[in-house]
Amino acid sequence: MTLSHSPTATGVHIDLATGILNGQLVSTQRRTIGDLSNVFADEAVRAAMPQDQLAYEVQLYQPIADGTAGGLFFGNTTIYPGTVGGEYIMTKGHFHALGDRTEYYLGVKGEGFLLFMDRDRGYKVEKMTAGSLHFIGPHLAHRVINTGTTPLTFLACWPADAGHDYATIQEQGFPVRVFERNGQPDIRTL
Ligand code: S6P
Ligand code: ZN
Repeated sequence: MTLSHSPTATGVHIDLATGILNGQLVSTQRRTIGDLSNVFADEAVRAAMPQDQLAYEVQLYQPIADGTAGGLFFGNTTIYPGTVGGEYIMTKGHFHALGDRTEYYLGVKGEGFLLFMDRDRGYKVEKMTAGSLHFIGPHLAHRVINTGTTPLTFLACWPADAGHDYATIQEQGFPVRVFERNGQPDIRTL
């Protein structure tokens, strides 16, 4: 590594009001309604919606190679408000591929729920708001649900070797779903 002896600007910047990341090593992933097959209870309603409608976006800062033991990644996620068949828009959710890898989430804007599930399908829900800090422990699947009427943005920091196991969620889902009922979130066990 070439060490600079005088202070330099960092290669990345976060707007603390919006959670938006800027920098050369920042990339963006977009998930549309079309990318979310079999995520919501009412698959027919999802399939009939505009498939290019943006559901959520992720900005990733990866200053070290994917898979590096001891490395850390940083990113944000913005989930747009809305429902699919009455069910709030949410992330796909995942376990980490290396299941014991942990993560922090930090709420920046908007409101929602962070849903956790363990390997025995036990679950808990934490409220996510601006400034709420969430520790995602080992072997816990995690999904975020936008229960508000504005975009929900949170920051995340996780190990570069964590990886993602989406298949388990695709096959088995989470034990609860969150629907909008009279403008309020209604958590329904399956
Ligand atoms: C990565 C971290 C987040 C999610 C993002 C989208 O470990 O938990 O960056 O990737 O919130 O969620 P999902 O479930 O579609 O990856
Ligand atoms: Zn994760």
